[in-house]
Amino acid sequence: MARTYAHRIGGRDVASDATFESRNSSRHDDVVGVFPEADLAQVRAACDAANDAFPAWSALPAPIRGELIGTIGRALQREKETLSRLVSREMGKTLKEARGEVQEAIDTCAFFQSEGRRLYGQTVPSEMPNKELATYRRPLGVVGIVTAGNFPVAVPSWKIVPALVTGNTIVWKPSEDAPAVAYAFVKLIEEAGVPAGVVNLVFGGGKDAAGQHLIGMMDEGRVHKFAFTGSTGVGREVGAIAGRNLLHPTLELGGKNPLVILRDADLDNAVHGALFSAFGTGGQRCTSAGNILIDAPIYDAFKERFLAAVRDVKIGDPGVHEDVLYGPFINRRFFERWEEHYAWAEADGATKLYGEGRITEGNAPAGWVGDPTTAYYGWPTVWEGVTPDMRQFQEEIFGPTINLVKVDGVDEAIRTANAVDYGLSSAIYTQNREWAYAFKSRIEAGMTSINNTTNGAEAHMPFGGTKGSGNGTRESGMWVLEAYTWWHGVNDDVSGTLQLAQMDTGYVEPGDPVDVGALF
Ligand code: UN1
Repeated sequence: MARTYAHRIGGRDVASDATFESRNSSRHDDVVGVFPEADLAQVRAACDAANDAFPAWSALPAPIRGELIGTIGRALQREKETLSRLVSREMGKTLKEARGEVQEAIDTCAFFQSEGRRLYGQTVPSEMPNKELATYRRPLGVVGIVTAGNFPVAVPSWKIVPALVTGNTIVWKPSEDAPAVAYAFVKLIEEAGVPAGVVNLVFGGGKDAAGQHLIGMMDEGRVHKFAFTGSTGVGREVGAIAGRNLLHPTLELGGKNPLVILRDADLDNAVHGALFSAFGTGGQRCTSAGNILIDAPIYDAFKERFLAAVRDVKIGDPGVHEDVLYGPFINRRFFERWEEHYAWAEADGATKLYGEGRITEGNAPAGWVGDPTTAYYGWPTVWEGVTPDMRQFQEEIFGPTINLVKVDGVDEAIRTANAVDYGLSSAIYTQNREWAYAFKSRIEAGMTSINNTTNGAEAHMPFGGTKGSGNGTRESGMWVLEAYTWWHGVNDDVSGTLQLAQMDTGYVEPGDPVDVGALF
């Protein structure tokens, strides 16, 4: 019998009448846990708990908050293996990737532990005597967080950790695809000594459910900042509601990331990078590659080597076979959307080079291992003849599928790479410094790799996109501090008299005019 879990509101367990199950993504008969489905009143209660906890938490010295972040990091380190196995079981990524993901959360804690001892403001000279100016970072209040299931601990940590160190309190609605990982993470946060009510956890669905209720809390004035990772469509809604409340949300949205391979590239390295960018995590990363742009002179050579590598890809239950490249779809919705793309791609006129839809007993690629009846597994799928006017070129699919697009030279590669409405990550393979320079200068994307995959953002670099991939906010590193604080400018006047800025002037008298020519 699977255990039933509770929301964590104000440090207490809270149950709901309605529940849902979280199942192993690779084996649907394995129930990871039963989770409550928060109703509107419970989401509101979680926000009230977070508001109640705010004055004391924001008054706690920042270095002490940083110490708690360090303790959370050490707890994650201690539990890394168990947590990684839970990530892999619940959402289906390989253990190697799951370990990398937990490490990313640990790295985030390592970075922000010491940020509690910085959180620098500035001292600024005043234009008047006996007056000092200074700036302070102030917390925003209650942060509402809604996250996706593909990175169930790393991406939440990018939001929770900086929000906490800067003195905010939190209500988090994790993905219904990975509630167990969220529960474990919050229990470790509590273990570290973060006081009751500072981090509240409510479970449930998105649309017309807990997620939407939490977004609605901005209209009630109970949430003062929103951080969302998910689809561009939902991100626009979050942005609209935040906008009418004059709030600036953090929005990390979709991508259709270009990976360019120029004629001088090291082809072995490029094939390995393209394979992981396209099919790592089954294509279910927001940084997964969507289009591979290949320079005409090497198009055929690359295609041949890439297809050979794709034919060898090992796929199966990562809980049983640790060496698979990818496992199952995270959920049925992602699977169905991916399955549909076969119809659009063909209708658009794209040519399928490899891939036969859902993996079943009678329809499995050579590298398949295991039992396909236990979950949704998909063939690695490769298309060519894809052009920028096609839906197949433009839309994020979030599954194991990739387009090969022929381009001629670096300029056409950059133009084609920029022909999508998204701008999250990007990559180029070339040995030519000028081409690499041209790409990094002109690509419309928040993140660029040179001779590496479209993935692999490190925990202390700015993560985020341009165009349809977000609203310009950045997560991670020092940049994320802007998202969770407001700047307070303070003028401290000790002169004891009324001094008026811009009006009380004349501190020095000008000298007599000098005609330099007359001096010589
Ligand atoms: C995501 O898919 O939401 O760069 C985040 C990467 C990872 C993070 C991906 N470090 O692929």
